[in-house]
Amino acid sequence: MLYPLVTSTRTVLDLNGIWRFKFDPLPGPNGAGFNARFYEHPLEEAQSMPVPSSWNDLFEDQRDREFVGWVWYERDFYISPAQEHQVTILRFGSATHRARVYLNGKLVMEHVGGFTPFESPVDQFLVEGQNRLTVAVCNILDYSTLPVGTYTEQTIPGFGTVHKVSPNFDFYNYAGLHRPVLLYRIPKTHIKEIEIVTDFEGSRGIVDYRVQLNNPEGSPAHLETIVTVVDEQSRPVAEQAGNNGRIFIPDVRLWNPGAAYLYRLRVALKTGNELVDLYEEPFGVRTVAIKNGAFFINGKAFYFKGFGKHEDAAVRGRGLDQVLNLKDLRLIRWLGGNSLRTSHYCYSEEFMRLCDQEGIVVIDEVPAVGLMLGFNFDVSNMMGNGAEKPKTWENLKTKEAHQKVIEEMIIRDKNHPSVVMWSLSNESESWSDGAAEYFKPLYELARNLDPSKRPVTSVLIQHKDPTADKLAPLSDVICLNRYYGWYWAGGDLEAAKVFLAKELDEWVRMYPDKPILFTEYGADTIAGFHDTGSVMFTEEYQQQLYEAYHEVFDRYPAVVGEQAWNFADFATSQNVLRVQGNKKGIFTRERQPKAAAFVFKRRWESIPHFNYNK
Ligand code: BDP
Repeated sequence: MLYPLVTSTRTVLDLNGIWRFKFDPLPGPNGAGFNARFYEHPLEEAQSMPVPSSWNDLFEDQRDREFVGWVWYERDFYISPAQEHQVTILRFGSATHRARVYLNGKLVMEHVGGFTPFESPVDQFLVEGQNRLTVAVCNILDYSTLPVGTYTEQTIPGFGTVHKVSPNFDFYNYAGLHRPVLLYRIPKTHIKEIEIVTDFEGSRGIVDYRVQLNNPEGSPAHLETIVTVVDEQSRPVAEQAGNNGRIFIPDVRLWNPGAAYLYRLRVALKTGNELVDLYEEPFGVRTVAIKNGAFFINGKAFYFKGFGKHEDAAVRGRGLDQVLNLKDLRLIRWLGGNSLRTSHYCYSEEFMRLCDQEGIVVIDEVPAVGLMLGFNFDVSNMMGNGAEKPKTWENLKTKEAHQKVIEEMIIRDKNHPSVVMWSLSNESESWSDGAAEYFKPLYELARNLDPSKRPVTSVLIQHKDPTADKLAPLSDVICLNRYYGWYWAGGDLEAAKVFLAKELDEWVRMYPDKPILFTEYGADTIAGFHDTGSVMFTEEYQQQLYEAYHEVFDRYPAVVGEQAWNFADFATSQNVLRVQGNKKGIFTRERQPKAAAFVFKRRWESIPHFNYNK
């Protein structure tokens, strides 16, 4: 799926800004606005709402902020009529979690899944003069959605009905139009898809490309595709004709962690001398491979230094903020870091493009979080307390959503040089019967879809028996979220080190050829809390916990990296384990460093990106 760009044949109209907004009068899954046909006439008694943004934190009343059900967005716009040879496409970067889109009162498209783009041609719906765009967006999650949540309606005598989504995950269920809304216009005969796979031999870059065209009836009979590789100074360095083929780049500059270099594949579709369509896809020349327990980028053993993150900020929630995005990537680099995981959903396309530019290595994750029906913060359940388990894999209905979002992610992100691995889930119930049967086809799907054949993994939750894990055998890298010294052996870092090492011994014994990557480890830390001893929640404890883990990591060559949890403090739903959100950030939510930031800065500045601990 191509990102909308302005070129000599393509235009983009930005529909971001202040929209009209209204809560549906009927909370829950069946908004009354559909029967009242809200979309047929302008919204009455609407409030102002910025797009892109989450709507939640724009409300002070708790019942508004926590509204569960459909909300309505609307705006008017003008657009000049399309020319005969053009098509106009309406595109949403995302709508969290489900959307129905109406143009001038007519249903244009629907989409389920809150973290991937969707679009549709709209010429048949556009009118001359003023157009009205209405979008109904729903924030309800259940056992069929990703992420997984539980929707409940509870009638409280004397009060009324309470509608609730209890998330199966530890981040606030922000909702709304989080990413840009665009109208773009392209020729009917156009470049539809571009696939790029790169390699190199000595100083020669190798680019295998495939261009897919949309050439409906009436397209020019003689179409020619000219593909030019241009460098960062826009100088052509190689050129070739044809919809697919192999191009060589002499004296190639590789895309490297911390040292990005981006070429662009300029694709020109021509008939004779006339330009029909033009598109430019950025790409980097780099390779990824796994061999003998190491993770290779460009043929060298890479060491991941970075974080699990969130798209999360005060006021705008999960709404796109490129200032913050760039600040975050710069902070990672300031610490000497080189990577991140898009925990626990696909981040915006704009963010992914920034990672390409900044040389940040990305593990790209689908919103498959909460695939564990026993999730209730009762960690003893995961350690096997003998209680009856809820038969997650019999009761979950997420398979369809899971397949769809893997497809959407890989189609969207396949050409990003920053992306080096796909993560198909975070902390699912990977030890119980049915997990392998559920996941095997999903791993196959991801491996088939990716033209670059990147490694595929799932991020594994801590539980008592690594030998019982059914996703580790399917995964190319063993990705571990571990909380010794916090949820287990909290306050006792000496014990934490012993448990951690014991577990690592077990993983190394079971999978001697698979790299091990720590994708989460950390401690809630309230900025400004201090103590002399090892006291949980203080800045000193967070430092000590990280130092303890690092001491153990450094004893195991199988460990190919460390991604701390979390980059910054973030919002969650309310419960007794969370103090105004999750406080495991190395930075506060305002991006101020806690003391542990300097533990990482010292360590990561002394660890090279390649060949550490080998
Ligand atoms: C892990 C989850 C992550 C949580 C973290 C925590 O993957 O989403 O925020 O624990 O408890 O279980 O802080």
